[in-house]
Amino acid sequence: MTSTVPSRAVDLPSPKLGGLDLVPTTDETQKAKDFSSDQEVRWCPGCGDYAVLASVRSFLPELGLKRENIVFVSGIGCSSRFPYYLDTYGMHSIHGRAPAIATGLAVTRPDLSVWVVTGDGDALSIGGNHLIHALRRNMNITILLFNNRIYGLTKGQYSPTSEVGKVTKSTPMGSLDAPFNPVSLALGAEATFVGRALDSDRKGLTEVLRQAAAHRGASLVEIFQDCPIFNDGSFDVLRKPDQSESRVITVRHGEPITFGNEGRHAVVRKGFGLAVAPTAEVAPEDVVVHDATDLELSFALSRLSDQALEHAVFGVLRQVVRPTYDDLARDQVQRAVDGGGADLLELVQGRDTWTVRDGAVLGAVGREGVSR
Ligand SMILES: Cc1ncc(C[n+]2csc(CCOP(=O)(O)OP(=O)(O)O)c2C)c(N)n1
Ligand code: SF4
Ligand SMILES: [Mg+2]
Repeated sequence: MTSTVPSRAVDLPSPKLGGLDLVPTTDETQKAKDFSSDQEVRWCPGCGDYAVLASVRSFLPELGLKRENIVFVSGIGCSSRFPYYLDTYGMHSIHGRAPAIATGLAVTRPDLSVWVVTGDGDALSIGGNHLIHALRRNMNITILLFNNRIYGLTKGQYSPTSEVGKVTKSTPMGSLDAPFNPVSLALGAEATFVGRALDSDRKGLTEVLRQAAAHRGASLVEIFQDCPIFNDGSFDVLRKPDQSESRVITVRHGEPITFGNEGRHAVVRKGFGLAVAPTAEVAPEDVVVHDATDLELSFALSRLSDQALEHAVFGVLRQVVRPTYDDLARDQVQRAVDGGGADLLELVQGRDTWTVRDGAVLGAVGREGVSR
């Protein structure tokens, strides 16, 4: 069925710099084991975090970067133990604050590849504020948001991505909160790169990681991750072929969105949003062609992914070029150093600064004789 749908080439705008262009490379051949630390991995047996770790370890050699120029910053949670298990620089930091620490690193060290690992609780409860501002500012960092829809480390309380009605230790009668859709949230926060992958799908996850790392700006990658201890099987319908066939929608920029066995389902427009229809029943030109630069389309795709997982969209939903805060900030500092910007002394001793002695205002600092 897919072959009957015409493809429309949509070129992605190319930025002046790629995400890693200022990071030193190495000629040494690297392997996944070079990125494995000597730390014993302490996740529960069967945890989805293992699969993500394995994919990241095998992907990192592909970048060909000096390991000492890679840093993984995490917050607090099971997923946030990630940096221990990689032989790169890393920081297991403060609950919810990984994006803030990564922001500082990205601004001051353009020679680093900066990654954030965070959980749904870490990123969206206590860290919600830091996350949205890192995205809005378009820091040159890659954020991996492990979404298991539960607080794992603290033993099973509901999180901002838990389903309505979810019974947990902290919601014995069912959760009342409407959950976040992290992809919609990131798009609303003006993220320039938003993708999604499933922990067990190494190929799909690696492809999204590859594009996220190459992107200059803030990349948010939501990873659906199973917590077999406190939220077992939460994404099983996306793994079992008989059920995933009608649910998993993988998008690729410039390609018509069809999915399922032989592309028998298609994504079509419905009002201002999108819907799914049998490909055989729609005209080829009515099948939506994915355009990662079209914000409205990306948002509509994010809304196709509902809590019940009737549909879940994977791949790169959005990718656009916008100046990064870190590049702009360094440029502004350099212009100030070159003498073209503001005068620091002028700012410190400006009009709104006074000398006060013995309870009397003597005058503006640096402006002898001027009293107020
Ligand atoms: C300031 C502060 N508040 C609360 C906690 C308790 N706490 C630790 S991890 C966590 C949430 C972890 O959930 P998530 O981010 O989803 O990570 P997961 O364990 O599921 O990977 C909480 C509430 C803490 N460590 N520090
Ligand atoms: S509690 Fe859940 S998320 Fe945490 S390590 Fe165990 S299985 Fe993984
Ligand atoms: Mg969690």
